[in-house]
Amino acid sequence: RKEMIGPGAVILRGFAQDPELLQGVARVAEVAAFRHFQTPGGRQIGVQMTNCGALGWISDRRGYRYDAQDPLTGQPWPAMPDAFAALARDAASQAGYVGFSPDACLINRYVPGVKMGLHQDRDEARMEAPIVSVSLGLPAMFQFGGTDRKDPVRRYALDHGDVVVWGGPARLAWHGVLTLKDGAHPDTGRARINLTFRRAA
Ligand code: MD5
Ligand code: FE
Repeated sequence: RKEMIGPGAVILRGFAQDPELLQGVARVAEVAAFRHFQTPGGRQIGVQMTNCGALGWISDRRGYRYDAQDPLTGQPWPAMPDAFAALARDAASQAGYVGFSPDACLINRYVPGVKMGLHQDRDEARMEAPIVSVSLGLPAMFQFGGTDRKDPVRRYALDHGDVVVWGGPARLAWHGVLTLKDGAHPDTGRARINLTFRRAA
């Protein structure tokens, strides 16, 4: 089912069913462990993160940016599993973006009590490409506003398997994730995993 939630933003409910997705997350995390990045202001980000693909999103005292190497190991990020790239391409195509070829996949891990404050994604060089976001495990409340910080926000429940495609006018919308409620999911335990596919370079 395709649910239009605003100009350029589409939810594909239950689109991500492939068990290879969580297997891929586990394989990536063996090489590039989940970790808490520091913000430029010196605080710790509550969401645990890792990456796969040619470029990974990182944050430290020097700022937010994309880098080809994992700062923990000095090694390149693990390759994007085929099932990840295929899902991102298919979801983008369903939403009208044919030929999406992500070079970056940020993997976010939320445990109960963790949130992601309202922000815009603006560290990517290619704003014409959409972002594809895959929710796995525990449900979350997603907040989605406009391109102005003060625009009103709407809330959407995102469940295991839901995929959201953000492009066009939604690409620079303010968004965030409310504090994750406690619970357990058969496939992820007490956690929500979000895969965020982007064209960074
Ligand atoms: C999450 N992650 O659920 C979200 C999903 C992030 C992040 O926000 O930056 O890692 S990606 C949601 C997103 C991306 C780009 C645009 C918009 C939403 N939007 O226009 O609302 O962990
Ligand atoms: Fe974001």
